[in-house]
Parts: sequence; structure tokens; C-alpha cells
Amino acid sequence: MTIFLNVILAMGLFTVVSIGHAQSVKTVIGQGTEAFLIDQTEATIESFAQYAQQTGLVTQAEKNGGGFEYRFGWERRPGWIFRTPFGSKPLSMQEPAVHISWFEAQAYCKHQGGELPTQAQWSKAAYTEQRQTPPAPFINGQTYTYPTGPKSEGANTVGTQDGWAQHAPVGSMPAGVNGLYDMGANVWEWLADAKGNDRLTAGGSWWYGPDKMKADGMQYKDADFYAVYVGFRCVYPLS
Ligand SMILES: [Ca+2]
Repeated sequence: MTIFLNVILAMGLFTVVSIGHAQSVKTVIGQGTEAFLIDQTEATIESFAQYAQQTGLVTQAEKNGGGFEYRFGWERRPGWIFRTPFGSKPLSMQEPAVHISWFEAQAYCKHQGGELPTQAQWSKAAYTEQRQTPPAPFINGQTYTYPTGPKSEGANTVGTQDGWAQHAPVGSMPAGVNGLYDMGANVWEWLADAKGNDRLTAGGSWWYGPDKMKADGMQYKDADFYAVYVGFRCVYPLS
């Protein structure tokens, strides 16, 4: 495994790597001792359901009668949990896992052999192209305003002109910086960084415009909070 990963690192490529109990596609970000792996997509209903089955987890949203949606303030929606994000059977098990608290997301990542990304890790992956020979319009070493690159188009933000009124199955939109999917929008992503009991979230969601995809659009949310707009992805050590 170590040799295999070193080859990937040297080539600056991504591949399918099996770590812990689940298998997800991961991308190498950075070089040398700073390098790490990051999930290419947000964690999915399928992967989180597998984890819940293995561990017997019942989420806070399930225990407390559903997760939250914002209408006239935050309102609890009965039956809105990660398996049924809008209260009914999802179109796809590849939709992002939402209605997950920060603690539940971090426990999931640790179970997979990783953890939630730090702001520094997530930002490096989202905004600075690391691939030696990336496809156009991406340029090696360039830092972009958006995870989609020089333009904000190509992410599932507010409205239906992007093809989606709400969240989309992960990877539905074109790959962005570093070949990662949905770092901009679709659903917010929990990060490790803390301010008291609050934790940082990044990337914006389908409920917001593209401005929230930028580095200065990150927001702190209560670590115990769970909502239809917030999911996550994990990072992993290389060895
Ligand atoms: Ca996202």
C-alpha cells in the first residue's frame, strides 16, 4: 500500500484507494510531508448508510425528529434525515449525506481512517491547482477564486439554470480544481476548524449564490447542528 501510494504521489494522479471499511475515490493534494488525500466527492447517502449499519449509529436528526430547513428561520422537518434528505426516498443513493452534525461527520471520517479537513487543507484542495498537467482551463500552481476555477459557472448553486433545484447526486457537475467535484456548492462541508462550539463550513450550497463558494464565504455553524444544506468529505494521511 505504501509503495502504491508513493507512486500515485510521484505521478500526481488520483486513484481508487481502499482505506478502512469503505472505498471512495481520493485525490492526492500537495507534495512531501504536507501531502494528504481528499475524497473526490462529498460523502454519499450510500457510504454513510453503510457506516451507520456497521456501527449501529442513530444520528441526532433521527433521534430528534428530523433535520432543519431554513424558511422563516430554522424549522425542523419530520423525517428529513440522511437517508431521506427531503423526507421521502431520494432519487439516488449517490446524493450527499446531509442532516449530519459535525461530531457525526468527524466520527465517520475517523472510522474511514481519516478526519475532517482543516481550513488550510480544504482551501489548498479547492482553490490551488496541484496537478502537473491539468486539463484546460486549469493551470498548475494557479490559485482560483472559485473551486470551479476562473469562473463560478459549473457548480450547483441557487436556481435551476445549473440543472438542479436542490442538491444533486455527487459528481453531477463538471470536475473543478484538482479534479474534485462539488467543492463549490451542492452542500456545505464541515471543516475541522473550531471557534468555541462552532465549526467552520466551506463551499456554500445549492441554496446560495456563487459568492459563498469563495474562500471568504466560509461560515461557522454550531457543531451540534444538522441541516439539509450541510454535508462533508474527509481527508486521509498518505501513510
Ligand atoms: Ca460542496
